[in-house]
Amino acid sequence: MRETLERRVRDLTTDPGQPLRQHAYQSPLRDERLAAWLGASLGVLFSICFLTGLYSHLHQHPLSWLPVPARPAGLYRVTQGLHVAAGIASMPILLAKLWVVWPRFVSLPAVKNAAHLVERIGLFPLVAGGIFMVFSGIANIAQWYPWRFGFPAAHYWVAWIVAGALVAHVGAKGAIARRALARPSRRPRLGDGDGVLGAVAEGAHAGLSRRGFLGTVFGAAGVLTLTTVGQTVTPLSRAALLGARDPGVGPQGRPVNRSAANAGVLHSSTSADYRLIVEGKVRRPLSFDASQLERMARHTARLPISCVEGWSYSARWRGVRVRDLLAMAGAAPTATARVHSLEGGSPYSSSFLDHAQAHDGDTLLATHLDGMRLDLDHGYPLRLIGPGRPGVNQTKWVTRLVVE
Ligand SMILES: Nc1nc2c(c(=O)[nH]1)N[C@H]1C(S)=C(S)[C@@H](COP(=O)(O)O)O[C@H]1N2
Ligand SMILES: [Mo]
Repeated sequence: MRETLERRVRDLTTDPGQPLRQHAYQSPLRDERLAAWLGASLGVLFSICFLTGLYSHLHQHPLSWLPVPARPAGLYRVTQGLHVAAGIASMPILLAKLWVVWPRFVSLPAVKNAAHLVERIGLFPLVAGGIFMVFSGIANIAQWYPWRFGFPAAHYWVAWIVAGALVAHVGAKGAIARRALARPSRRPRLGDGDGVLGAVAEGAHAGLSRRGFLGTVFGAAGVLTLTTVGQTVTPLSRAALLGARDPGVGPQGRPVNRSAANAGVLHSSTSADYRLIVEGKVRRPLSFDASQLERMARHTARLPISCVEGWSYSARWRGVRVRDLLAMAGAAPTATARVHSLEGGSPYSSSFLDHAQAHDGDTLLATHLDGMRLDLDHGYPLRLIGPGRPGVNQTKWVTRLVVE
């Protein structure tokens, strides 16, 4: 029994007709140098994604001891643009890297020794996690949710797993990769060596060269970036053929993720009973109706909306300063606040203003967008807009400002 098994394994690895045979995967493109180039590029892209992702997480789950800056006003637009661009660009590079190293995953013996076993176990979170991060991020951009878990939480926690696995992987392979990159590239010549190497060298001549392969992969990443990044980099907007969103299309020429109808606020936002209430830790609770707010809306600011999904637009907003409302209500100078929407039961139905945000002169409860009364879908009668905040925190259909 045992003997037959061993024979089978031997046949699988040596019989030229079998897919697992040692040299079935001997493409000259599957070498250390190429794997190192692709790995290093992925390392850079994943690091950008991880750091900008943490920054975005911090905005959405604020820590009292680590406030995020309100300025520069466009900072989140840049970090989130980078996050999505790096994630999209990593897709072809990840595929290429997996293709190049694939023979290692299926090579036999499956486990050579304890160190090899540990390395192989560590590969699972890296490979499966990396694929999950890129796939779930891109699905989120397309607002396609073919799963049952909450996207932000899963994307966040798997990011830590991948980051840990990546550090371990760099520890295990960094030296090999550095050596492979430092070696001058050796172009296989025809008839170079003999046996398998010779065959490989001849094969290299017939097929795609390593440089050609890398050029194709990086070219694909470049094309994907160029055809999507225009969603947030305005001068490139005409090239954004693959962008999920056109930042110039929608009510008032601006895109909308969640409409008033989707949010269930069609009635409450247009009702004569609508009020903005300022309450919480205040000396004088305040209440305003829509026309009072419109008359009070004197301050204008040019600020971007930067969606986590990678699209953004900059617009001119007019509204009432939050800090003026805080002063009118007699809030403490140290006050922070939470802004609540008419929309209930959504993670985006309220958002937090830390001290810097609440007191920034451009943090507005806006009534106007580009000189026009806000469209219902943009948050009529009142929406929050503040500098340096993610789009998800720019709460629409605001009805309560609770001072904390
Ligand atoms: N109440 C509420 N406000 C919200 C949302 C929401 O779903 N509900 N979506 C947010 C998201 S994800 C973004 S990107 C911005 C988009 O603003 P816009 O639709 O006016 O372009 O609104 C934010 N404000
Ligand atoms: Mo968003």
